[in-house]
Amino acid sequence: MATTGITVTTDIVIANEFVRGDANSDENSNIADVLVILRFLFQGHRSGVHCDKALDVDDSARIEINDAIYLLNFLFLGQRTPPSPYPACGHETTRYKLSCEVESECGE
Ligand SMILES: [Ca+2]
Ligand SMILES: [Ca+2]
Repeated sequence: MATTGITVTTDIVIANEFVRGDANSDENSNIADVLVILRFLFQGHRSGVHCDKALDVDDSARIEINDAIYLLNFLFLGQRTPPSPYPACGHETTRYKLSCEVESECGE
């Protein structure tokens, strides 16, 4: 009896955990995170940024001024909570291309 070989390849991506909106990975969401997002956008400043996905507060797959505004509205006006993963560490549930390659201290 002849056998046929079948190869199945899957593309598994395991991203690091993060908290959406915790742009500086200090396990708090506050005005400092808004400033990190603004410095990233307008000055290209990456100091303290361990995971780009954390800066994408509105989960739009892009880091834009909307993310800083979203976080400000949440923090000071009690508007919409950032999408998951928030407030606990977690993985991205969508396959966006923003990186989260540097191991953060999320959940440790
Ligand atoms: Ca923070
Ligand atoms: Ca965004």
